[in-house]
Amino acid sequence: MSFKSTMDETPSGSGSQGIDSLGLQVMRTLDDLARFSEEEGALTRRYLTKEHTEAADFVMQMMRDAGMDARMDALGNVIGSAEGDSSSSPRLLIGSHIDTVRDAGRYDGALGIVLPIACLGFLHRQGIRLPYPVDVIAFGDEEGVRFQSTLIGSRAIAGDFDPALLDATDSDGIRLADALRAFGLDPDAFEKARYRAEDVAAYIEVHIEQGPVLEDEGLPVGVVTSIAGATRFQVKVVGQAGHAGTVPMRLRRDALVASAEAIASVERICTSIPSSVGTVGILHTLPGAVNVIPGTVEFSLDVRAESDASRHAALSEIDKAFGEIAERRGVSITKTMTHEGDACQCAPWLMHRLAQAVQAEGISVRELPSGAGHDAMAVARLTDVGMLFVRCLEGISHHPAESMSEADAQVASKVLLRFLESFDPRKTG
Ligand code: HGY
Ligand code: MN
Ligand code: MN
Repeated sequence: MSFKSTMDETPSGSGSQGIDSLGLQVMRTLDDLARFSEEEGALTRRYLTKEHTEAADFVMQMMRDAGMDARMDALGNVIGSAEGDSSSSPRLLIGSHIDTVRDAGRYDGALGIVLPIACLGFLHRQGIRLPYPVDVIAFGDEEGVRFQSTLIGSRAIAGDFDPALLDATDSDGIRLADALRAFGLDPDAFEKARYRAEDVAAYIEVHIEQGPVLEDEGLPVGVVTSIAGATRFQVKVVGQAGHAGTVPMRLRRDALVASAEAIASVERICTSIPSSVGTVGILHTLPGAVNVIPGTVEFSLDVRAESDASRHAALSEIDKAFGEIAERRGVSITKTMTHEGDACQCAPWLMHRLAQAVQAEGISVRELPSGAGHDAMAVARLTDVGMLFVRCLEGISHHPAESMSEADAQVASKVLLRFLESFDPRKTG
């Protein structure tokens, strides 16, 4: 399969469209994309909001400027298609998520959308058509901030969307189905979002590391080996509300103190089981008055581990601890699972191709696992997946201080171009 090498023959154009300015172009575009936020002075962009529409329109225009066709699927994913020389060939998918956590950084997700579009735009301007088709996908909901479930968009394209989710409600009581309709989409058409496995060659995701390893070892990029599995719950603790002044301590069934002991047990258990982590990110206490003993508490629980065995061990210990606390304190503690995703292994053949591209850029290859979840976990139900990590400042993420450098964006762009150059959709596995 002949493919003119873009990397060595293209004059290193210093112009705004040349290969040497891809990193700058990516960083500037990420700054532009970060403007679409629900909050003044912070970046929050949830699924199926006005800001999601604005960001989707911006990304679709970028795709069209890069010579791609752009469309939105039934679940709100934006899909850009660069048809190759041979449309009969299976498609390479590249993507990440357009939604963010609250008060987020501007690189988590967005980098994996903007960078591949910039690379395909560069090839388009060089008049180079890849010998295979590529779809770039901006998934609508990976973080799960609005509807408490995660990977909605990527599960849909993998044919793994659970229609029961259409009844999930956000904090305003709006059902997912109604939010999709308000977005101009038809929730009953969710099946149309799926790709057929035979039409897809592989999936690649470029993402900031969200951890400190690459920075600690002075490396701009790394190849991901696996993605940690995760289980999320909504936990409800019900005790007895009462007057803060009249109920003696020995007669209380305080839901907040019971919750505090339960949350401390999560920290103890996940500290004791290697590679497992446990996080309570959201907590609501009712009735929420200074002089009333809390009768009900609800909190989120996110438990992860590199291996499914470790995660299941942590979950079983947490169940035992919650049961003992509930018994001793005379409260009820109920857990409702809102998400579960098993650990995901990246395909060795894709890791090898990514490693070759990294080496071709003169960079030593560092393989590393991902503690963070990614759309790749869901797409792995459809096709083989590979991920390229990009160094981020002090490993900070899910925070406005999240940062990466233009130089690393440049390296990652050239690594992806080399990967595209060497990729052969008929030689998978
Ligand atoms: O939670 C995660 O790991 C991802 O950032 N959604
Ligand atoms: Mn994230
Ligand atoms: Mn992410």
